[in-house]
Amino acid sequence: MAALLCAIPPPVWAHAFLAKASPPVGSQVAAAPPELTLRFTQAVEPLFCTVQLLDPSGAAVNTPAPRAAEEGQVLAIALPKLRPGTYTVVWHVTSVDTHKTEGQYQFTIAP
Ligand SMILES: [Cu+2]
Repeated sequence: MAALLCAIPPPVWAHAFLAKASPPVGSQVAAAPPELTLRFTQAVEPLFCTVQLLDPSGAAVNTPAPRAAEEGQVLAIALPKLRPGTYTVVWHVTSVDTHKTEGQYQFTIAP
């Protein structure tokens, strides 16, 4: 019945949410990663995206601006050599449909 189908709300993944990250969300990795990559459920506008990395003491790590890949669905950030510890990634993105989303997660580099 068509009328009923139209009443179904659009799926939540109509906005750019984090689909996958490297290093993975909540993971412990053995070695410092050379790069941080964030894959979103929708293409994002790199000019209106910020990805901040906080070190184990909570201080911001100096990183270059994120590079877009795979038609804007992936943001990649080259990392300086990171010391062991737990890092927090804070992301704010604007998807191609102009909706803003944000989130944060942590990963740990093993000592
Ligand atoms: Cu949206």
